[in-house]
Amino acid sequence: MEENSKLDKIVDARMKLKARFEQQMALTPSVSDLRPMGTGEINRHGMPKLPAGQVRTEKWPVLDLGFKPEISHQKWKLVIDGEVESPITLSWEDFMALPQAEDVSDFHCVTTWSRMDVPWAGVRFSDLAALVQPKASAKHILCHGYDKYTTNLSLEEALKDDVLLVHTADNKPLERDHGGPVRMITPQLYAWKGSKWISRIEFLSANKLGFWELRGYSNTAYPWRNDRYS
Ligand SMILES: Nc1nc2c(c(=O)[nH]1)N[C@H]1C(S)=C(S)[C@@H](COP(=O)(O)O)O[C@H]1N2
Ligand SMILES: [Mo]
Repeated sequence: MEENSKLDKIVDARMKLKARFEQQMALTPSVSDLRPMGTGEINRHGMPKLPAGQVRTEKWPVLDLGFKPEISHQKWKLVIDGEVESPITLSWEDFMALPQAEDVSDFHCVTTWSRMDVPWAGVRFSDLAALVQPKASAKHILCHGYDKYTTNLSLEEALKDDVLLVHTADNKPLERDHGGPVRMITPQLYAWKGSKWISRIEFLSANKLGFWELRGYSNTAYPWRNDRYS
């Protein structure tokens, strides 16, 4: 009973939050572009399966800043703060007690490889956002990794249903190489927008560029516009 009402509250808050961003979300390229660039059958979002300039891979390459932080479940914490009414710090147990989502989505790296149909499990970003109640001033997020990586997203992109903080990929615990215990995924944007080893989500009123965005990668990172560099 109590569990149910807690869940209802999160779902209700998520719906309200999405309603708040409905108009901006309708203007994002994945919803508004009439001719998304790419080839192949139409994917689950209505775009060609293979975005322009991408090549399908079966392997899963590993990209990082030169080292892979080792974060045990015990040490792992996720801070969600900034322009929110109720900042929180989640432990592994807190995180796993949140509503769990499963999804299958594609992973597009800006270095031109795409790994298709990855089964994921984790927590929806929109549920986490609902939990902390973004203030009216909140428009963007900056995600931080345990390796000091950062990457920025607009809330209308981050709130899409398939943006997850995943702990499971290919039906196995997410490997440390790929950002385990928990990373973010952004299936409708290039994969650098999803921080591995995620440690903090900072809500912001003004856009702030992340690690690669400061070094010439696109702020918006939309694969079906070949939107790689700024
Ligand atoms: N914390 C952190 N997250 C990161 C990166 C990183 O170096 N550090 N690299 C990004 C880039 S450029 C890509 S393409 C993907 C790669 O994820 P993978 O190594 O699991 O393929 O993670 C993104 N997230
Ligand atoms: Mo990348």
